[in-house]
Amino acid sequence: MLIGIVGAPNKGKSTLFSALTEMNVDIADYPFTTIEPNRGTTYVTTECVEKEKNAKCRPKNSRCVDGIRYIPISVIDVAGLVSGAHEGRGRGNQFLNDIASSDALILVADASGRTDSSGNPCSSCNPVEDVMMVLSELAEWLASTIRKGMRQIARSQNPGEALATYLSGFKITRQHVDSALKNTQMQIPKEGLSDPNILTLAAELMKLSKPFVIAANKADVPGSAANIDKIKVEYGAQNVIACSAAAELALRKARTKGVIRYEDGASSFETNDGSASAEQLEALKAMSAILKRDNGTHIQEMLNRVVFDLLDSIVVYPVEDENKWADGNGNVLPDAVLLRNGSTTMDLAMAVHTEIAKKMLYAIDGRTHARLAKDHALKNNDVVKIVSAAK
Ligand SMILES: Nc1nc2c(ncn2[C@@H]2O[C@H](COP(=O)(O)OP(=O)(O)OP(=O)(O)O)[C@@H](O)[C@H]2O)c(=O)[nH]1
Ligand SMILES: [Mg+2]
Repeated sequence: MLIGIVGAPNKGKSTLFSALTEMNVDIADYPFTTIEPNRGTTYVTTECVEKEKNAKCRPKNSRCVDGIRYIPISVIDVAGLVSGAHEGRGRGNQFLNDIASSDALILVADASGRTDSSGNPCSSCNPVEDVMMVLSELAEWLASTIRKGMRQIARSQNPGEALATYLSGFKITRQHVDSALKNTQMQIPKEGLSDPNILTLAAELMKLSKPFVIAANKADVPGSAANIDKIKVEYGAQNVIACSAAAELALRKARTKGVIRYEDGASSFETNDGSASAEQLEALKAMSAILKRDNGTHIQEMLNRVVFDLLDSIVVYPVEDENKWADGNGNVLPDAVLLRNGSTTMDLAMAVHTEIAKKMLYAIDGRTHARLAKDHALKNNDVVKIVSAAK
C-alpha cells in the first residue's frame, strides 16, 4: 500500500513525511525545498489480537508495543505543486508520476494561512485556494496523460477497457473507468473525447481512484481555527484533519533522543528525569500545552483514517498453527496483513506467497476452526491458516 503526500510548496509535506517515517529529509521555510521524491515506511496502528490468546506475540513483518500492532505501509513525499504546473510552471508535474501508483493521497494545506498557493509568505491567505489548485492540477496531470492516448483508445474495440489498461499504472481499474463514465454521463466516441470532456473525466477518475484526506497542517499556529473551518465547509468536516506535523516530528525526535516517553498519536508525553536541558524543558512545556489544547498532533489518527476508513482496509493474521496462532517456529501472530475489505482467503494467500496461493486448497478459521473456501470474505482481525499443497 502506498500513500502519496501532495500539496502546494512550503505547506509541511516533508515535515509530515519525516514525522511519519522518522527519516531525516530536507525541511525549510521556503518553496521547492523538495525536488527529488522522498520514499519511506510508516506504520498504521491497530489493537493486536494477542490478548485474546493470552499470549505475547512475536511479530516478524510488523511491530507490537504494549498491545498495539504497528503495520508497515509505504509513503512518498514529492515536490510542491503550483498553479499552472501542468503547463510546466514551478517544478512542472513530471514528478507526479512518482505518486501515480499510490492508493490514496494526503493533501497538505497550511491552516495557519501564512503561506500563499506558491509557498511564499503571506499574512492571511485562504488555504481553500491551495486545495482547489492542487485538485485542479492533479486532474490536469491525469488529463494530459489521457489526451496522449485518446486516439488509440477511441479506435479500439472496447474503449473503456482500453482506457483502463492504458491507465493501469495509475492504479485505475476497469471499475473506476466504468463508474467515471457513468457519473459524468459520457461515452468515448470513435473520434475521441474533446479536451474539456477529457478533463472532466480525469477529475472524476482522480476522485474515484485516489481518495484523499486534507491535512489542515500547522494547526498549532494561533489563529488557524478559522481557516480549518473554511476548509471543512468547502470539503466536508469528515475529509479534513487539523494536525501539526512539526509537533509530531519534534516529539518523535525527542523520543529518539531518550528525552521523553511518547506513544504515536497520544495527547501527552512524559519527560525522562534529568535527560533534558533547561532549554529543552522550556520547549517541551510549550509543546505539552499545544498537545493538551489540540488533543494531540492528529498525525497517527490521520494515517489510520486514510488506511482504515478511506481505503476500507482490514487486518488479517495468517498463521500456520491455527490452535496456537503461531508460525512453524512457534512465533505467535508473526504477521499482520493489510487487505481491502471484501478480500478473500485467496487474496490473503496471494499476499503471503504466490506459490502458496497457486496451490491453495482451503483455509481454516483460527477461532471457530471452520474450513473456509477460497472465496470466503475475510473480516477485520481474522486469524487464518492457509492450507496449501505448496511446501
Ligand atoms: N508551525 C508549524 N510549522 C510547520 C509545520 N509543518 C511544517 N512546518 C514548517 O513549514 C515549513 C515548510 O516545511 P516543509 O516540510 O519543508 O514543507 P514542504 O511542503 O515539504 O515544502 P516543499 O518541499 O518546498 O514543497 C518549515 O519551516 C517547517 O518547519 C507545522 O505543523 N507547524
Ligand atoms: Mg518538501
